[in-house]
Amino acid sequence: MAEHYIASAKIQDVTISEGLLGRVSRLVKEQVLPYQWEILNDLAKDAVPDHSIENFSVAEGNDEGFPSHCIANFKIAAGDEKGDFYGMVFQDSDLAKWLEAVSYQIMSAPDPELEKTVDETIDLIGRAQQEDGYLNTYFTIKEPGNRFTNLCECHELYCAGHMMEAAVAYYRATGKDKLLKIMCRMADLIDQNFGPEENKRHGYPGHEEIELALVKMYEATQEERYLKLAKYFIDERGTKPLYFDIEFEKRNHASHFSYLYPPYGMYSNGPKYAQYHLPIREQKTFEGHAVRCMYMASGAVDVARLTGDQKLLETCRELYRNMVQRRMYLTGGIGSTPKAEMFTSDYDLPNDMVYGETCASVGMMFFTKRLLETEPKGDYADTMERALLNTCLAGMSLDGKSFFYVNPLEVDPIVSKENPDRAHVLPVRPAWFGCACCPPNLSRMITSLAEYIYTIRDNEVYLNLYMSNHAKLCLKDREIELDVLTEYPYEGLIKIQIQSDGDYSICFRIPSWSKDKWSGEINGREVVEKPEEGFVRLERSWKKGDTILLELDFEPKRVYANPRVSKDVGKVAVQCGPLVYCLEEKDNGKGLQRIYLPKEAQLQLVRRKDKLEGINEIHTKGLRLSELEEDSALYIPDALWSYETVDLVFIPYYAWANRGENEMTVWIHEK
Ligand code: FUB
Ligand code: ZN
Repeated sequence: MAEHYIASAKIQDVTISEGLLGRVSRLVKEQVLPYQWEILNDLAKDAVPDHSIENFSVAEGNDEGFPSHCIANFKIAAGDEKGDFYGMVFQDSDLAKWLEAVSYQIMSAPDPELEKTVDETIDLIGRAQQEDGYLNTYFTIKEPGNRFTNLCECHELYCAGHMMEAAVAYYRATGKDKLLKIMCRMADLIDQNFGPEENKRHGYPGHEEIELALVKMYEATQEERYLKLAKYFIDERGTKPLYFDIEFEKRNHASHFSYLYPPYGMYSNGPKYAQYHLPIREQKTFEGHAVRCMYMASGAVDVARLTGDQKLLETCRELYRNMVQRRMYLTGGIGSTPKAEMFTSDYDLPNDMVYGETCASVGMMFFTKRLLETEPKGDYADTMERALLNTCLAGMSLDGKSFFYVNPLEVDPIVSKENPDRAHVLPVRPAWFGCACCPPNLSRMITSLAEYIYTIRDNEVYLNLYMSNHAKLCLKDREIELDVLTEYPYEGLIKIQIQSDGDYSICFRIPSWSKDKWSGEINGREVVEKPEEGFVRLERSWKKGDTILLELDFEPKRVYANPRVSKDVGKVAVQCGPLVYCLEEKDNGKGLQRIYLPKEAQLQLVRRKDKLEGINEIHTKGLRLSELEEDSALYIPDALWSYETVDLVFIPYYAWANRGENEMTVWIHEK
């Protein structure tokens, strides 16, 4: 579509080294992926999953403490073992995401041992595949006669999509095509069953995912049918008569998730929940389940890019604009209600009732990455970074052993325990989940982070995200190498060392929070170019050894919400660079709701390499409203307030909940 060649960097071409994201990448490789493998094989018996209803586990009667049963399901479907299916109807996707993450890991660092495990697992998947190409352990074991009869709820196309992503990733990592062939057979079967032809089902998935996966299948195999099918699913969604109404009648109202969403399971949540209230091109705002929205939009951008569908692309950009201007938390979280994990209305962003699912912010990264593949706009990268460095990283503990599904901006552990409306807002990360979508989603995103750092347009390199790395990039006319050295996001100094001679452009991002204060030098001479659409473009004849020094604004800043966000009126948050900060009880004592930040208080940045794996703190003087006597009345005629001056310590939001159960807040009163 585009007259330009635009692509994200390849994983094998970028090595992330030092710093926060280097540490997180290592953690995923050394701790998280092995741990997830144990979980998939039910070997991590200490990993007691979280079973709150919002996390779906009750839904499947999943209360026996089994972390997963995922591999066991494949063994049973393959006939290798006897037993029953166990887990979520989409349990297969946990394995698919792990395989995808491991493939990315192998791309960055070959690992024969790991490859052997993957090959054996692929053999198992092959044995679980049915004669006609069908692959889904739930339906194979439990409801073999009911394939494709409850797309609204049962995630068959979603699971297929995840396994297709894994297949493409492993093929790209190793050149081995066994899983790819398995998934081509499944894709072909889906293609035989769905499409505009009379004899096919005119349906689409209840949870988007297969659209973007089919695009990857098309790119890996050059098989046009896969792109056509992705486009069909995008085009068909929301057209009248509604497929899910027809399907619902045909199966006599039988429902999979009726215990969770009575009376008819996900169908009861209505068309907005799964984005079929309107054809996609007529949608102006993201509605319904936040993760579904991000996957839908990611697939739609892919299809628009490859088919030249400008209207579809404009729709996606409009949906993006509405989201970032009205429906996204400061931390890059989305989904304002635990009820069906959904978006609600513009500016409805409660801090303590939030959902902010980790997967939704991972999905936001998928979406913004794809938008960057259509046009280089710093705003997309700003949003990507906001999601990555705040909500996504908060989704995992600093030791990689526990995870958040819900990412609140305000927590009181007592309220979470006692108020059923806050039961989803956990103050401590569980070791695993009955519905374990988030941890493996984080893994696959972190292991593929290289793809998010750079976008290449013809002979221009766009630096979207800053972290220390070495990159070897294929531009239109030449291959180049460069190094980025930085302590970012803890310092604003970024050094880019050019390693290749030649004519090309380096385009570095000036984040929106630094647009009024930044400086750049090339070999000691000031950069005079100004940012356009968030990027400064340096077109030069580069010589090996040239050095660009970029300095961003790293003064801690106060941030205010648009007053339409009723929950944040009169409140302030603190940000430094891309990191949003929060107050925790561990540093500031109980009763965070009584803390005020005076307007004139100076914010001081303090490097703490010794704390929470190395962070910056922000120190300042605040005021704490004194407590009344124990037996004071609940309501009193006069304000008997008195304030004491207190030292306040802010830590980065992503590092919260790593020191046991405690209160936390991002927004505090300003005085
Ligand atoms: O339904 C599959 C995944 O599980 C969704 O994306 C998450 O929100 C969780 O519900
Ligand atoms: Zn999730």
